[in-house]
This record gives sequence, structure tokens and C-alpha cells, in this order.
Amino acid sequence: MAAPQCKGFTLIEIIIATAIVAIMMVAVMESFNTGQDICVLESANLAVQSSNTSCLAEMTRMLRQAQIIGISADGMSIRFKVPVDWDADGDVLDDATDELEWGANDQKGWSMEYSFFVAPTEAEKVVPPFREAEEGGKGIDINRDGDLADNFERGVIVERFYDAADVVQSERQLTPYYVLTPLGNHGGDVNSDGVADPLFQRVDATGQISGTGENIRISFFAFKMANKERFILLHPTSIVKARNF
Ligand SMILES: [Ca+2]
Ligand SMILES: [Ca+2]
Ligand SMILES: [Ca+2]
Repeated sequence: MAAPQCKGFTLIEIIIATAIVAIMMVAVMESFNTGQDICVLESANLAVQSSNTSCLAEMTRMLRQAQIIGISADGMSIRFKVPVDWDADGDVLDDATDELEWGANDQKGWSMEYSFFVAPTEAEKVVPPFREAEEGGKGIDINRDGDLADNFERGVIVERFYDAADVVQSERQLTPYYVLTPLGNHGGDVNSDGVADPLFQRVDATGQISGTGENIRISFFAFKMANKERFILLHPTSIVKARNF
């Protein structure tokens, strides 16, 4: 009777088994990384969306009651006043005439502005150091129009208060992410659909651009890098009936 053969692993079998385990490990790690990427992207997306909502709601709320002073030629800023209870008597009306009293920041005669402000340069070190976004340099199609040929200026929307003598008294950043506008062509076409994309634009009741329209279209492209390759680009828009042009 032959002795039972003690069957071990051959070298080939061990190499194959090791290779299979290694391939499985790589697959697991990759799915973990992808999961992490999606998670990072999703949380950045939510953050930008929620900031968008509050920033757009804030501008909409103020402009709805505003007396518009003017929109800049490139559509990247708007100046206005709102009714103010400057004497804290519980109303925004002149005691003698019953007319609305206009101002800003609770001060009669003041005005306020929402404006695109180019993010400071690296030397200024106030916000993360990049003011220009070049698709070619980054290798990403930021405006998702199928090419790497577009360059943008990155900025933020700021709120400024001017006193009655037209001197800026305070300034605050409204958007915690970047707002894009074409480099060298502020207010131009961001998403390459042939239509300019200023922050503020007068439109008529049907939403068509009109120099005498009584509505204001507020619109911007919010941009945020989630990590080195992934980014968020949102385009919140709102139309406000401005009663006091
Ligand atoms: Ca008052
Ligand atoms: Ca592009
Ligand atoms: Ca456009």
C-alpha cells in the first residue's frame, strides 16, 4: 500500500495566490478611495449649495425692497438703498411726509452695494492664493463645455456700506466660495452658451434682458474645488421684482 502523498503548495501556486490577493487589495483600496472622493465631493456640494441658498436669499430679500441707484456697466455690481428706521421710532416713514426714508445699515442717506471682488493675490494672503483659474493649467474643463480653452477670474461677492458722503464704512464677504467670471471680460459668458453672465441684469416681466425692465436677475457661477481633480460648479439664479427703480 502506497503511503499517502503529502501535497504542499508549489511555488507557482503561491505566486498566483499572492497575485490574486494583491489584485483584490488594490480593488478594495480603489473602491475605498472612490467612496472617499464621492464623499468629499458630496459634502463640498452640500456646503456650496447651502451657502448659495443663503447668499442668494439674502440678496433677493434686500433687493426686493430696494430703491436701485444703478447697476454697473459690466453687471458685476449693484448699488441701492433700502427703507431704514434711522430714528428707531418703529417705522420707516418720515413723520412729516409719510414718505419712505431711504438709507442702509440703519443710517439715513447711506447706500449699499453687492459687488464682484477679485480674490486677493497670493501676496495679500487673505484668502487661499489663487485669483485666476486656467482650464489648461489645471487640466480640467471648469465650465464643462468640452474644451480646456477657458480662463476665469475667481472672486467673491462682497457687501459694502457707503455713508452719505459716499465713503465705504464697512465691507463683508458674502460668498465663502469663489464666483467665476471670464478673465479680462467681467460679466461675460461663463458657460459658453453665447449669453453673457453678469451678476445683476435688468429683465422684463418675461425674463428677457431689458434696459427698462422692472425686474432684476441675480445669477452667478459658484465654484469650489473639492480636491485636486473634482470640483463643484453651481449656477444659482433668482429674479426679483424691484419696485423702486
Ligand atoms: Ca423711523
Ligand atoms: Ca471649457
Ligand atoms: Ca452664459
